[in-house]
Amino acid sequence: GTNFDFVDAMSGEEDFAIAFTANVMKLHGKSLDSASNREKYLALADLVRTFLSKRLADTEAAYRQEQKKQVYYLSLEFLPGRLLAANLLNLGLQQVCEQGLRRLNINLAELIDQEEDPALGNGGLGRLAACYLDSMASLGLAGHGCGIRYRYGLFEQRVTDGYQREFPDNWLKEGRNEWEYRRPEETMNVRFGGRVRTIANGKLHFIHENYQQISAVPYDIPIAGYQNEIVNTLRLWSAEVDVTYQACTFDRHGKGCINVIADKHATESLTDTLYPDDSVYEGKLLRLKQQYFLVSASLQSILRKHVVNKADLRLLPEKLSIHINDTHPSLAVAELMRLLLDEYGLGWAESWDITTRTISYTNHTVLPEALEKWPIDLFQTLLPRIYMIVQEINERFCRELWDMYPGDWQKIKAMAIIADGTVHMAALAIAGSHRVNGVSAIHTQILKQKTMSDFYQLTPQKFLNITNGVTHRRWMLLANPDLAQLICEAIGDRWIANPDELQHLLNFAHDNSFCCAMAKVKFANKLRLAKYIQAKYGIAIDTCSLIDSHIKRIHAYKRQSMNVLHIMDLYNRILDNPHADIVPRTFIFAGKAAPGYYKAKQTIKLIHALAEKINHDPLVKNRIKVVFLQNYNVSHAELIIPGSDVSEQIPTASMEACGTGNMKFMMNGAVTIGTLDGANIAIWEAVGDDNIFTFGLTADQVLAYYRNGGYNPWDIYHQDLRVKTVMEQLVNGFFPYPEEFRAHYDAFLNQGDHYFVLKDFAQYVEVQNKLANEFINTELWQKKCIANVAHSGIFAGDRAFAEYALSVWDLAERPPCLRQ
Ligand code: 26V
Repeated sequence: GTNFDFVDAMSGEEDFAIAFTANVMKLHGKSLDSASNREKYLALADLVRTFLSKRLADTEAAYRQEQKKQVYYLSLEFLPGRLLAANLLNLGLQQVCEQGLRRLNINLAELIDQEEDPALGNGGLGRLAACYLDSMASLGLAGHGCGIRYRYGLFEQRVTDGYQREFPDNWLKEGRNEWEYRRPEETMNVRFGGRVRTIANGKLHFIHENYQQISAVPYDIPIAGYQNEIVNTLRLWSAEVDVTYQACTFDRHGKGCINVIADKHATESLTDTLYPDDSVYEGKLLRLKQQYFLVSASLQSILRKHVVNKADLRLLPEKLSIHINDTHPSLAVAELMRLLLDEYGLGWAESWDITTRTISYTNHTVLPEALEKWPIDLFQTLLPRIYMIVQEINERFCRELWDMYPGDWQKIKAMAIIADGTVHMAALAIAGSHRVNGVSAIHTQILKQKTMSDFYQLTPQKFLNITNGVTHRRWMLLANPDLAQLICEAIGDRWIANPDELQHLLNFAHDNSFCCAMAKVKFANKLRLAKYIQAKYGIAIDTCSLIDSHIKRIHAYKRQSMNVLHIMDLYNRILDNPHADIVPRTFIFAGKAAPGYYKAKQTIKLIHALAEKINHDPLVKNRIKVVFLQNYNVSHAELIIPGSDVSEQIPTASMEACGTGNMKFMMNGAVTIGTLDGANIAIWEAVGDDNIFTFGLTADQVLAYYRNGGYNPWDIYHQDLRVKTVMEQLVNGFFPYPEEFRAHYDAFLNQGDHYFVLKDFAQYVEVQNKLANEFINTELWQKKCIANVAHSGIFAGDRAFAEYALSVWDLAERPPCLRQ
């Protein structure tokens, strides 16, 4: 029969084994025995895709029929993680597949390991987008991602001699991805450069001439909801040039088809790489091109679909929402205006009303160095018509401000979309949206009171908080199946649909056998992690030791260096007293540094230098180990998080907008050591003082120091001998090459310690000691783990997404967790 009969009829593992074997043959022209693991993986993915295909088509048809409101989540980054295991879980095929393969003597886990982990994002912002796609599909909301199909993902990190080196992440080396559907029929054309001619005949007409047109070809990746038959899409756009009809001139200058092909490659390079810097904004032309490419292709295809369905453009805000993930896709405001004005002939007032009621914006950072501002000349040259529209938006906006604050030039200049020769993307995003949200209570507070206070005063009704959430399906069910099963045995499986039910675990905090079972699960996960580290790095770690993980992008504000200083101090205690009573600990670090970020790269070197000293010092007697795991990605997180006891979340207060790794650790029963910032505060409120280790300056204190010109780190250097010692060790030959860590030394002491590392050091050490002492009280510690899991329900992406559905997108049907 056809594949689709098969999808409906397939019942048992035997059918699965037969279908799989046949698919290996069909796809590769090989029998099962001669197929490699990679080929088996591809055949399995292809088989699973058949199931997705049918549901994808059915979901599309159902949405069209119900005329359901659609949400389009525009993001320059998506970090979905590997999809095979997630698809098996969500399609309900996990068991049948695992057992079917076992009949053939194939280990599913080995095939899962063959999948590339698509690195189409930098970190938190891209991973959040992927968690939300999962939640949208699982809640049955018609929500789709719109992004870029980068030919190469975020660089692959390899460390040699302690130094990070970057390599291209050639994730599409086979030319295609096994999950995607290429849809050339839905190609859109995006225009760059040229000039705009204005014609006035009654009405103004804007003729865009001499532009370069680039084709955007969509590739849809199916996103399956959790066992609900829904399959939404992540649509990724690729720049492609079809040379089929381009004549190759062979004149005196021409080189025949060589030039045509060379131009093709130059043009297609638009979507070659993801910008790897999430710390310092750089006004690079190619980046602006990528942003407009994504925005224009997405909006054209969204509007076309809306119009083809014979819907009125004035109903756009009722029929769909467009959400912009940080300012990166904020050109959507101007592009939607352009399409409504120029392509669909609407007037300005009407277009502006439709645009602002359709678009909403999430801010993900308050770090001033990450704010996007484009130089006018670059912007205007690349996007002449869009620039005219931004100018008009700006003029009208400033006039409105003048009416509100007559004469207050300073305020108007601070809020203007175009000022000081640059286009301010945050101002454009706020002006063009009906909702603006921060990602944790404290972050939203800072937006309202500081970063965006003028905008908040002008339109307070636009601003709201939605604390981030993560998908408990990936981070618990997939990453930690043993824990998930144990929880189901204790409280049933309703927590999967409604994570708030995890609270019932509190009833088991005093149940001895449950606590033991939890500890056993943790131990098994630590063993799995230890095996990986042994195999990959030849480092033996003690699975009974406290596993303390600090895994995230390397950034000064995230303060990996403070963790390092604490380990140095711990080591100094052993040097001072070889018999010091130290709780055995394994410190795990992982994370990439932006290629141009010297201090972050030196932090990686510092971690390695420290590991080199400690891991080989017989005096340490294996009580401390330091491990740096290379090329951190979603798959590594899935391995490290379930195997960790302690979660390091120690940013300078006020700087980490939210954090999402903190939530994943909590779901897996790791205890947080953290500053009062971002979602750490919400975690603290949820679990209470006994189940988290907090320390350090508060955001208010940090901001007050900044207002008063900072503090003098030398005071601490002179007061605290431990600080003095570790500071000197950075530059006195304690590590080979005494000048290697001069930049760190200077930043800490001679440049005012902008991130308050020395200021928070004493409290950090104190809380670390307290934590270690509580860790060895196994019973007490288990209760903390259970409390963390039990209170993690509010950090499920489903909760966050339901809040967006209710307060931002105004979706008619309420997701189950918000009903009544
Ligand atoms: C910044 C930039 C600056 C310009 C160049 C390209 C680029 C790309 C990425 C970024 C990072 C955006 C900010 C970001 O990732 N924020 C993180 O968002 C998480 C999800 O809301 C949140 O949990 C983290 O605290 C926050 O740092």
